[in-house]
Amino acid sequence: MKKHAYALGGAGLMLGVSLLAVQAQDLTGELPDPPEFSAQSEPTFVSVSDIQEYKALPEYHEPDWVTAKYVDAGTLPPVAERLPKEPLVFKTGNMPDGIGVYGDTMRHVIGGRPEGWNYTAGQNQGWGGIDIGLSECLTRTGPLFEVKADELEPLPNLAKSWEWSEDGHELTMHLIEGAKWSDGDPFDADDVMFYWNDAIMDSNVSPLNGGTPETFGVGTTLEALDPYTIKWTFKEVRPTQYLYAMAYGTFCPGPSHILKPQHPKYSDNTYEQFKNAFPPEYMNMPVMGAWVPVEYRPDDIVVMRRNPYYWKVDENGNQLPYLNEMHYRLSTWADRDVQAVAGSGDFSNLEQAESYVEALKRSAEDSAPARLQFGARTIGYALEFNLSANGWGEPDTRGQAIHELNRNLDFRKAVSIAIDRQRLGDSLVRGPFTAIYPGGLYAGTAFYDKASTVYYPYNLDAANALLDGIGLLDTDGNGVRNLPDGGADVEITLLANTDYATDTNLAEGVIAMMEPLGLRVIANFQAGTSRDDMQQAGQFDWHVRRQGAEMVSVVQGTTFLAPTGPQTSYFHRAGTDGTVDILPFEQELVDTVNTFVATSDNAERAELMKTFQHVFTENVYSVGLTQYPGALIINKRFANIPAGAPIFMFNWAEDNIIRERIYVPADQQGDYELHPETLPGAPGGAGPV
Ligand code: BQZ
Repeated sequence: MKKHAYALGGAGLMLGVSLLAVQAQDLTGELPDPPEFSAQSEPTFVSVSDIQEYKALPEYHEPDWVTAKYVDAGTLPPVAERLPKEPLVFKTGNMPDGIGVYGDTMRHVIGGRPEGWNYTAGQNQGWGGIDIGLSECLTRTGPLFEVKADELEPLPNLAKSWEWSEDGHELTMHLIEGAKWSDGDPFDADDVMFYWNDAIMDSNVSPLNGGTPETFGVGTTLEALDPYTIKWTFKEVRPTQYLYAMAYGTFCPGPSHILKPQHPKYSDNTYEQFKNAFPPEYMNMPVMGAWVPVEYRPDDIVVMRRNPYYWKVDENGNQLPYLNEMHYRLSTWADRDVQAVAGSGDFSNLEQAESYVEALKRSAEDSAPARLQFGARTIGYALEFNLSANGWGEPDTRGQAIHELNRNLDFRKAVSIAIDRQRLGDSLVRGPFTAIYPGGLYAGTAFYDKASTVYYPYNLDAANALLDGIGLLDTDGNGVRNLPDGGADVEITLLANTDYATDTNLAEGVIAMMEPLGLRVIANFQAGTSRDDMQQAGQFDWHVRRQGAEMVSVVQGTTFLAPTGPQTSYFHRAGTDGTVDILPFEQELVDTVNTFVATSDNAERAELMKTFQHVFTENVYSVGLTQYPGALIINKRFANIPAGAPIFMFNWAEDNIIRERIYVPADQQGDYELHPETLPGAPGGAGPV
């Protein structure tokens, strides 16, 4: 059998009239506006100081059974001693239903499976609010959806205040003083510096959610001045942008008193052994979050009990959280919607468009146990190309040829205009939900500018002409184009996440729409965690991905917008020589993002994002597939749910709704606690005590 050549030589020769004609032809078109779809409830915009403050209060309280069973028994210090000098105090004025009462449980259903509790070393806890509830970070951004646009700045959290030096290069942060991990061990700068030195700055460690040195600026340093004071030094002047990177998911320090003894630098462990040192069966992992894992039944449930050392209170001095227990039933994301609407679950981010009609119908009934409120269009999917031609993902010769094709603008353009986005959106759900999404920043978001968005409408003929033009002809007449010079069939692997029907439905749609283009696209559909691993290792030619907060807010996850570092982009990372073989337009994107990070001038930032959007969409950096709104589903018995909370903006709803101050009025409380009147036991112990 003649060995097919994968090389891409001689393309120029094939420059037929069709290419010049197509290249000359302006393939852009008028981008249709998204269908009218108003969010079902608007936030009440406030200032950060209306939400919270840090203050010592005259008295503190806790559930009566905690006092009776633990404090009076001498197995737990009094609440006042368990709290920091100045706890974080949530202001009643910002709590929709005011001061709450203790009791009850929130029953989550999730589609992930916990790998273990070592967030710092990159293990996921199953998502769906588990890691968001366990991990507290230096700053917080979820609740920013309700903060006035002109006062937008991350909320203090573990870092309770900060000030910039005169020249703007130094940021001194004051950590909350006297706060403790859920096992009573003091939280201080040691925990922060362990995360910085032995995770972020240790190239053998990749923390969950992608924190890298570039996330905080090339050349940035961090030092501890004393147990409760840290100092950042940046190359840029007053880069306030990095305060967002100090929030969830990129600066959430773990318990160094537990992690450090397992780290290879301080033990004989390998990095793999360090990563796996705290498996899901390890109970009572110390956390700074409101609830601690006390029970784990594989493929069944993770149960969490209130953290007796939680460092936040309401204005009456009641130690939070109000809810005693959290359940995470290990099922599927689709089942999460079903159970929330049915009332056997309490919470869901309705995010899979295929389930919308049924969920809307069920929750419209008066007897419906849950309320459903749609937010803005912040869920978006794109087809991403692996743009590395210098070895990221160690492609074979077939893969290398595809990665080189991906770097060809006409190839990316052809793929984009062969996709009928209207049909793709309608295949998920009919009605005013999905919008035509060319790629880049989402319509309706703060930094989006329609005039800067280049849109190439569906045009299959032009798409085929473009591929003819770059020498991809079906030389063996089997309906699949061949690589130049009698090369092999063009076969492309497409990575997608099987945890969501939406991901695989969209991927199936792409595969079908590439057929009339003569491209054979092969499904490589993987479950969430292995999909994440393949994406991070570059083991894909194409990837259908639900995008992150960077496309919604820009300010959250900004460094993910372009290859600002060797490990920051989702689809273009460093090759075998450690460098990213960046394309010229990508350099412009990188420079634009870095300039955005380095300035706090709002007008300049808006202009920069217009440039970003134009360069991104003109060069089809990735192919937008669809964009639609999500809906928050919450059981009606819960109080203090903020109005207009989106399922996704700066973070997911599990952060946005501030779960630690949600409560259930006494007369509506359900009897769902599996371990009533218990508290977490010792780290690594059997469970609650
Ligand atoms: C929300 C979220 C909370 C991760 C995850 C999951 C992972 C990705 C993404 C979402 C789930 C839910 O999303 O779909 O509604 O509860 O957990 O963390 O998709 O596979 O890696 O980025 O956040």
